[in-house]
Amino acid sequence: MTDASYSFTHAITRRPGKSVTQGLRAEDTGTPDLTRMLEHHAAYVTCLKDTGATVIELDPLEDFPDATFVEDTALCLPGCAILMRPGAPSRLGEVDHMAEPLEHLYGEVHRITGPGFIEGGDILTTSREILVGRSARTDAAGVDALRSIVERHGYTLREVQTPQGVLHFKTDCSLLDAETILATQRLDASGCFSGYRVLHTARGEEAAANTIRFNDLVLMPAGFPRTAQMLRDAGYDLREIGNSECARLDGGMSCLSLRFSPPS
Ligand code: CIR
Repeated sequence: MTDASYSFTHAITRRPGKSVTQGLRAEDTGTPDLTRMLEHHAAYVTCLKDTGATVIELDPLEDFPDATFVEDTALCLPGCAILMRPGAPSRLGEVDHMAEPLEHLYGEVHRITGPGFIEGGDILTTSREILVGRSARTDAAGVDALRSIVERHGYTLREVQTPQGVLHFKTDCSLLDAETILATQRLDASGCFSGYRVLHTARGEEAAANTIRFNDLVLMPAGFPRTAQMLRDAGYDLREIGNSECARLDGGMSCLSLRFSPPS
């Protein structure tokens, strides 16, 4: 069965450049190794392509160290695309570079113009609603600005809370199918997934929560064997991708792509 919340014809990615070593991070766990990151990135893109999707691979933007985390710059829905307004000042300028590729595919695109801030990592789109977590990067005005756009396109937006100290809402959760969410216990405990089937990451494997369902595949970061086995047992077709270098910059599977089906 296909569902627009995880069935996509297209993805956009951006290869990391040399400046990625200067990317934002909450904690210093060592400089990311660019060569290894590029290997991981290539494996990620290959998986997306393996599902039959068209992957638009953008060149690095050396002036923007975090630009490989394209998810934060836009929200792409079946009927419209909306450019975000990142709450991290060093990332604001990335958005202009996403305008052209999206305009090419969608025609017109919307844009969050401020005063609020909102990043794509705080947005989880399910088959019934758009969940947006308030966070250090996404504020009330940003959520309201997005709501006024998506409601005009017939979507329901529900504001929720990203846990304290967690970068983005989707750092702690992912959509697995129309009914099912993978989440950390700490996020599920907030009650924000009431009405969904929720699978929990194994204790100590919270960093596995940022996966993506992309067509028939679930892409998850390598190194979380108990969560991986649980997902296999639940029937998902899993691909484990190295994420050691992006993890040093608080990045994971969802951040590395925009996933969508543009109007045909
Ligand atoms: C940042 O702090 O903005 C980047 N170093 C990581 C962004 C991760 N993006 C995401 O989870 N959607």
